[in-house]
Amino acid sequence: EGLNVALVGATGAVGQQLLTTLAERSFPIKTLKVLSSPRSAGKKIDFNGETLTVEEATPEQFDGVDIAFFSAGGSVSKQLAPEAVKRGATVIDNTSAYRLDEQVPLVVPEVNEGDLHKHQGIVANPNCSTIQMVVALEPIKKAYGLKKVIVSTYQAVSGAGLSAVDEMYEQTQQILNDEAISPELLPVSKDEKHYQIAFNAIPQIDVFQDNGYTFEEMKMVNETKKILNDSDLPVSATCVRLPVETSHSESVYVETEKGGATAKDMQGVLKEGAGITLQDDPATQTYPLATDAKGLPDVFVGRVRQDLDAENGYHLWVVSDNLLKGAAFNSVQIAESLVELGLTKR
Ligand code: 11C
Repeated sequence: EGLNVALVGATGAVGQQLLTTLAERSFPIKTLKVLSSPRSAGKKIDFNGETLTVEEATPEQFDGVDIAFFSAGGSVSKQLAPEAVKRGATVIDNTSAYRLDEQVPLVVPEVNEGDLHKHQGIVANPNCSTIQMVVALEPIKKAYGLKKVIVSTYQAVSGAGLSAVDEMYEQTQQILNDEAISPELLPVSKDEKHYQIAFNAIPQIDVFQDNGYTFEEMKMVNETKKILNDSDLPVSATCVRLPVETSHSESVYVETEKGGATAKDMQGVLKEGAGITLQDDPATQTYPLATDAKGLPDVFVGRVRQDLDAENGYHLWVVSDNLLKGAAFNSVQIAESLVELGLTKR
């Protein structure tokens, strides 16, 4: 009974949430291998009361594996996902390595579960900031059609990994103690300059592209078009890192094809949307907060307003736990859909 599961990147921020989510949702596991780089091999990890030893990820580790979750960076996925597929595994990849590959479905089950039928061994899990936005856009698209999307993000530090979270706490403490700080990781560890994240807002997530947008911003643009199956949809993004530990927040401006819906109509549509919890009542100061969303799988939407000028324009505030719906939870939902649709084998 159950599936042989492997998890590559078990010791990372997303890997840890994947283990918790698999256990919480009682995913049907027969065997579980926890894999990582040689650096983390030998570490012990708890899963459902059992202690597992992390092993080095090598091609042979995927012999007999049914589903392999990858969350150890794009280069590891590039190198090892094809090896896993060759050995019969279906890969759910949480990196950007294959997201825009035409052979690879990019899936948020509430939005485009049907795309799973096209998979040829690899299914890609989108970027966290993209996932929560498309969950909010899908019911609006169904009811009124989409004409244009503009998003500004307020992203959590855990999106950059556990060591970035450590940097934020250490720096905050140093500043409070009047000590000197030495930023090393944020905004992007491999980029030339590093800036203070404590008490700051950094308008750079990932590296700059030739068009002046960052890679994170272009992920939001390109992945949204692919998931919504609308390559002509105008989407633009500004992505900003804030000293928040977990949960990304987004201000989303959307123009619809059909005009005339009131903010109340829009709230009604969002309330019924799959995966959405509406939190929207100015009279009681009710709106989504990153601190409240942490640890929960939903996408929280509030501050729904009609634009003051555009008759078909609406503003939303969209918040979700970037490690859960943005990564681990969405990956496990993909695995559940694959099982339900009988698509774990090709
Ligand atoms: C961040 N969104 O917050 C990024 C992390 O492509 O899966 C997720 C990177 C990705 O820094």
